[in-house]
Formats: sequence, structure tokens, C-alpha cells
Amino acid sequence: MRRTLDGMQTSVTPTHCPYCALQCGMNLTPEQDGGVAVVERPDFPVNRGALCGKGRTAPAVLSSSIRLTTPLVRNAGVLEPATWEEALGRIADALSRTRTEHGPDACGVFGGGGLTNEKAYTLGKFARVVLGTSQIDYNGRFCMSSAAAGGIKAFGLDRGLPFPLEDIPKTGCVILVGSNLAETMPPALRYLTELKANGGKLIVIDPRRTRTAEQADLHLAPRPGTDLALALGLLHLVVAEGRTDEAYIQERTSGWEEARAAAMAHWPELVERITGVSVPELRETVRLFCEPESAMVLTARGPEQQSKGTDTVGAWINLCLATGRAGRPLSGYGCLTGQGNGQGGREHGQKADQLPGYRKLDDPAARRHVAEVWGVDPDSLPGPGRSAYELLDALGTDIRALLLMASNPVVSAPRAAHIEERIKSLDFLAVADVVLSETAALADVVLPVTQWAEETGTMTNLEGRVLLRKQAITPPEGVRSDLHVMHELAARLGVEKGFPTDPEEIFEELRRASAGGPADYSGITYRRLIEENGVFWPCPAPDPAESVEGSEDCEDSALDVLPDDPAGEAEPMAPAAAAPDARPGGATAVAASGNHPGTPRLFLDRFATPDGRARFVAVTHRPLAEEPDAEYPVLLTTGRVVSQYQSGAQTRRVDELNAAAPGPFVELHPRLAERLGAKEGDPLAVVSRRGRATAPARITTSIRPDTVFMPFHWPGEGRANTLTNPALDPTSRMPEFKACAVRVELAG
Ligand SMILES: Nc1nc2c(c(=O)[nH]1)N[C@H]1C(S)=C(S)[C@@H](COP(=O)(O)OP(=O)(O)OC[C@H]3O[C@@H](n4cnc5c(=O)[nH]c(N)nc54)[C@H](O)[C@@H]3O)O[C@H]1N2
Ligand SMILES: Nc1nc2c(c(=O)[nH]1)N[C@H]1C(S)=C(S)[C@@H](COP(=O)(O)OP(=O)(O)OC[C@H]3O[C@@H](n4cnc5c(=O)[nH]c(N)nc54)[C@H](O)[C@@H]3O)O[C@H]1N2
Ligand code: SF4
Ligand SMILES: [Mo]
Repeated sequence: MRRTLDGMQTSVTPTHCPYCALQCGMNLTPEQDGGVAVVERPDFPVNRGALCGKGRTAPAVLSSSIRLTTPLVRNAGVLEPATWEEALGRIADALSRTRTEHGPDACGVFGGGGLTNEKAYTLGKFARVVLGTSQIDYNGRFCMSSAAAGGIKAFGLDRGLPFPLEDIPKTGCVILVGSNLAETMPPALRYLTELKANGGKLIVIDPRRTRTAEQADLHLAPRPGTDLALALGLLHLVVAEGRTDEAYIQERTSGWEEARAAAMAHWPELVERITGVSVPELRETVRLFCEPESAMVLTARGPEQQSKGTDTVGAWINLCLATGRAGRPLSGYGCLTGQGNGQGGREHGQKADQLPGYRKLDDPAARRHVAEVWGVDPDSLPGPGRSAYELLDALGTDIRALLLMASNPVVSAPRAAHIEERIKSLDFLAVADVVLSETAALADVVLPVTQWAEETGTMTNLEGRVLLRKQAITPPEGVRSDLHVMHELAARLGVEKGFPTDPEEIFEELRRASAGGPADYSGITYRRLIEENGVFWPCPAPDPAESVEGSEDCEDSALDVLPDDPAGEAEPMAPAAAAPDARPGGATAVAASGNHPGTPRLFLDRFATPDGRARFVAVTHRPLAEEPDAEYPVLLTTGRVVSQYQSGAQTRRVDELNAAAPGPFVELHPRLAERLGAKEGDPLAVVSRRGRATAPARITTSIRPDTVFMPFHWPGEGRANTLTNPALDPTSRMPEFKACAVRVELAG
């Protein structure tokens, strides 16, 4: 009986959703048929029991009927069931051969923001220590890299939200830029409705009047790709109307003169012409943002997934800094990160330029610290590698063999037809996944791995709150964890030690590796995560040498000794609130236990820059990498619908979700539809310089007439990414998913 509950567990296991960065808490209980059901878990503060349809139906993806339960290997062109021995042997042979024949950098590794911290950490270590390759990156590059780059430039640190979600309803005004929260994180919509109920104002900036925009006091619908100009225009008005906070600028920032001069070139009338947002709307935005005592700017993929995403984030941060709205209670800039472990996944070393603890791979001190934890020579660690798109683009040429874990680039990468060709041209592809995704279907070896409810691990949600996802059920026979895969491959490639399969043991090592780094987890233990319902990083160990080295939790697992749901009794903020420093989240406060309380709120005393000041960036508007022209006169933007997740690999296999969102579509304005002679449901062809996709028309006045929208969840004819432009942001290497030039025609 492989679907039964683990005998060690009680009947209800508190855990978290397998999908997005909200990491909603849920309880799992056993079902008559041997499966599990989701029941409400009201004690977890982020969602207080609420779940979206994806979370509610998550147990469906545990079902053996839709998933992989045996390794597959390609024989004479066909994927066939095989033993783990055979499958792992083939991968090890291929990687070893590639390394010998073409050098270590011919082996590539591609990870995902859905991986637990333990897996992401191990994957980065595996690439650098076992394969010795610099060629590792992950799908988070397509997600939050522009916000991360912008945050690091301005604040010296990237943590998506520098405050907990619970602060949002208490601020005076929120500008939500390019986030469709109502569909992408439905339980979080509550924070915005509470904001409004408290008298706060909500401004939504989105070229479409989305379900989120419908909630707004003011909805601005700019032309896609013009958020940089919009933010600069607002800053111009802030200065012109004398609304800057001079004392704050003096005391807490640097670089204002240059940034101010750059913004002053963006006259409101010019910005109106570039963005399509009228001057009165710009003025009203400035008024709503500046009048209350506190305010926030939150961005998501709309302004970030642009070839100027980093500068755009910088411009929004400038607006916050000029008005004194960062590093103060209930004010600040935040990015709404996307994937389940979008935050933690970007901190512990699966990024091309990174070592655990958000350390830089090109920093000699960081290399020494991590090499010591890993027991290797710092000089043996490779340098930074290529970014995600560049890595995928190099497949079959510089990179000959790829190990891919937790991503489905055949559907989700920009210019996907080209990337699919690159993947097919590899000498060897190994994919670890829970289902046979479109990318796994191209592999030479496919490994079936365990997922959320079947394994234990930590995730870090969009607030920077580290959480423990506890194993609730035993996985199907034949399925093994990603950690097991890396352990076995390391051994076969000659590294017997350093790749354990116990997540808590790995977390203990991660604590040491992250100690002293920007994302410091050294004071966090599994025990604390259970007792405190999550801990916000940075959370340094009180005495790193003592408490991290011989941690008692390592021998005596917190998972074995603690009851199942003590979390209900522990208020998540309790340690911070009980701390002598009464300011919200005072980072220096120490809880009564002697433990660092974690840091729900960052930057209240100083920013994480060398001089403690936030840095303005001098940025100016620039056009899209591909502006519309006579041949391709329409703008395509892409995004999500509530009932599908990402490449759809998981959610397209869930009946209830498919019934709600059965396939791709092209959203367009009635005026454009009329010009094309298209009626609702007519098949449309959308053509870009990269290729052609077809999907039925969905006609709505909620979109700008010069723009069409396609969700990117489907492969095949309706694959939005056949069309998208891989033009990269020069700093973050983020592709321009949110705007490219297309032609739209009736298909048929
Ligand atoms: N249902 C569902 N939920 C998800 C996911 C999912 O796939 N499905 N994925 C998760 C992940 S990984 C992520 S990253 C998040 C993403 O969450 P969001 O960022 O909320 O999702 P998107 O739909 O990609 O984009 C948000 C909005 O940006 C708008 N937009 C397009 N172009 C522009 C522009 O140029 N400027 C501005 N200001 N806005 C623009 C789109 O119209 C869209 O409504 O969602 C997470 N949650
Ligand atoms: N046009 C367009 N394209 C986009 C975007 C957009 O807005 N527009 N958004 C981009 C963004 S923000 C993102 S985050 C990417 C996401 O795109 P992808 O990287 O393709 O993400 P998923 O579809 O979530 O793929 C995750 C895969 O990992 C598997 N999986 C789940 N859990 C595990 C695990 O624990 N281990 C292993 N080994 N596998 C696991 C799942 O079954 C699935 O096949 O798409 C990007 N692509
Ligand atoms: S909002 Fe995100 S974390 Fe919450 S239930 Fe839905 S997919 Fe899961
Ligand atoms: Mo994402």
C-alpha cells in the first residue's frame, strides 16, 4: 500500500501548497482510498486557511495515474522503462564521457525555483563540486531576476518583500505594478481588500483591466514595456510638485542629484505620449501615493520581464526613495516573487553567479567560506556561468550534456521553437520530474522523483519566511527524491561524501554555508520552523561557531521529537514581538530564548549597502527591443490564468483545472477584432519574427486595442513562447516576455 500515510505521522499533517510563492498552509488527511485530502489550516497567517483552486486540487498530482513511477531510458529512439541502476548508470556515463571529451563546462545543469532549499543548495554544489562546471542556471532567471538586480543595486540586498504581507492593509497607498494577484495568488487579494477597507488606496498598473485592476481605486493601462517612462514621469511630478522628502534623502540615500536630473527629462506630456497614461492620471497617482503617511510599491512580472526590467525596478525604487518610502514602517518597495521557492531558490547557489547564502561566486572571501564548508579547495570552484536563456541557447554547441531538474523550458523559455531545437541537438539530456513534461519527453533518461507531500524540505516564501514542508505520505514505489538522485550520481562520478539524502542534514550544512552571507539562515533549525510557523531571514546564529557546528538537531531530528501541529499555538511573530527592541522586526532584537528572532522587516535602521544608505539609480526611458512596425503592428504580452500553473506540466493533468482553463487563447480588443473580421472563438494566428502560434479569439474591452495577450501554459500550436523575444536585460539577463511585435490574422 504505497498511498497510505506514514505510520510515524498523526492523522493531520500541516504542510504547504506545491505551487506558488505564497506557500499557502494546508493540512493533509488520509482518505479512504489511500490518498490524501486537503483540509483547511487556519493557523498559517499568510493565507489563514484560504486556498486557490490549484492548491485545493493539489493531491491530484500525487496520483500514480498521471505521474512517472519508473525511470525511462531511450532505446533506439524510444523511451522505455528501466531500473534505477540502469538509468543512473547511463547519466553518470554520459556526464563522465562529456567531461573527458569536451571539458567540464560541456556539462550543463538547469534547476528550478520549485526546488526546496535543500535541493537547490545540493544542485549548485553538485554542479561545482562533482561536475566542476560553471554552466548552471535555473528558471528563476525568467522570473524575478530583474527585481533581484534592482533590489541589490538600490538596497544592497534582494529579499522580494522587505516586510510581511500583513503590513499591506495598514499602509496608506499601494501601487501594484504588473501583478495580477487576483489570479496568480488569489488568497493574497485579501490584503488589498483589507487595505481598502482601512481607507488605503490601491493603484493598479496593467495594460489589461484584470480582476486585480477591477479592485483598484485607480487603474492605469500603459502600453506594454513603458513602465520605466511611467515611473520616471511620476518622479518628475513628485519633484515639480515639491513632494520630495529632503530630510530622508539627505539622511538615508545617495545618488539623488543624478537620478533627479535623469527623471526631470521625462516631462509628463512626453510620458503620456510614450505610455498612453494621461497627465491627469499621472497627477492623481502622485497625489494618492504622496498624501498618506506611508505607501508601498509592489512589482511583479509585468514591469520586470522586460529587456529594461532592472532599470524599471530601479525607477520605481527611486520613486519610493525620493518620497521617503523605504526602510520605514509600513512603507517600501517589494517584488511579489513567483514560484514556490522563488525566494530560497535564488539564494543558495543554483544561479550562475552565486554561492549559498546569496554569496557571489566571484568574491574570494565567499569562495573560501563555502569551499571550507564543502571541504574543497577554493581554487577548484568554477567561476560564474551563463544565464538561463544563454545556457539553453548554447545547448548542442558548447554544452553537450544537460541535467535538468524542475523546469519545462520547451514550453516556458522564450523563442521556444529555437530552444526546443537546441535541446534536441544535445548529445545527452537527463530530466528529473514528477510527470513526463514536454521537455522530459525529449530526454535520453527520465527519472521519476518525489514531490511536496512525499518528502520533507524547506521553502522560502515571497516574504522571506522560511517554512518547513513536512512529508505527509509515502511516495509510490519506484520513485526517489532529487536528493537521492544527486547522491547516487555523485557517488558514480567519484564523490562518495558530501551528498546526503536526509534533508535536515543538508539544511544543517546550508546553515553553515549561509552563515555570515546576505541570506543568513544559520540561526534557523527545523525545530524552530515547526515551533514558530516559519522564520524570516536573515537569522544569524547567536554564536555561529557554537550553535551551527555541533547542532543537536542533527542527531536528534526535530521531525521525530516534535508533535505534529504545535504551530497553531505559536504566533509567527511572537519572538520579534517579545523582543526588547519594540520596533516592528528590529533586526537586532534577540528573543528571550537567546535565538535571533529572524527579520520580518528589513532596512528600518539601515540599508544593506556599505554606507547603510539606499542608492538612487540614474535611469532613462528606452524603447522595447522590438517596437511594432508596419509588418508586425501589434504588441503581444503574455502571462497567466488562475487555473493553470506555469508550463502546465502539473496542472494540465488535473481534470478540474483543465475544465476551468482548457486551452490557450488570444485576448484582443473589439476594435482590433473588427479590423481583422474576427468573432469570439475564431481561430487566430499570431505571428512574430520567431514563429507562429494559433489559438481562439477572446474578445474583451479589458485590453488595450494595440495589444494582445496570450497565457503561456500550453505547448503545441498555441504555445505563446513560440512568439516571444529573447532580448535580454543587460544586467539581470531577463528575457522580454512581456512585449514583442506581432501580426494577428484569421487562421484557417
Ligand atoms: N494561476 C497561476 N498563478 C501563478 C503562476 C501561474 O503560472 N499560474 N505562476 C507563479 C509565478 S512563477 C509567478 S512569477 C507569478 C506571476 O504573477 P504575475 O506577475 O501576477 O503574473 P503575470 O500574469 O505573468 O503578469 C501580471 C500582469 O502583468 C501584466 N503586464 C503585461 N505586460 C505588462 C507591462 O508591460 N507592464 C505592466 N505594468 N504590466 C504588464 C499582464 O497583463 C498581467 O496581468 O505567479 C505565480 N502564481
Ligand atoms: N511567455 C512567458 N513565458 C514565461 C513567463 C511569462 O510570464 N510569459 N514566465 C516565466 C516564469 S516567471 C517562470 S517562473 C517560468 C516557469 O516555467 P517552468 O520552468 O517551465 O516551470 P514549471 O512549469 O513550474 O516547471 C516545473 C517542472 O518541474 C516539475 N517539478 C515539480 N516539482 C519538482 C521537484 O521537486 N523536483 C523535480 N525534479 N521536478 C519537479 C514539474 O512537474 C514541472 O514539469 O516560466 C517563464 N516563462
Ligand atoms: S495561491 Fe499559490 S500557494 Fe496558495 S493555494 Fe494557490 S497556488 Fe497554492
Ligand atoms: Mo515565475
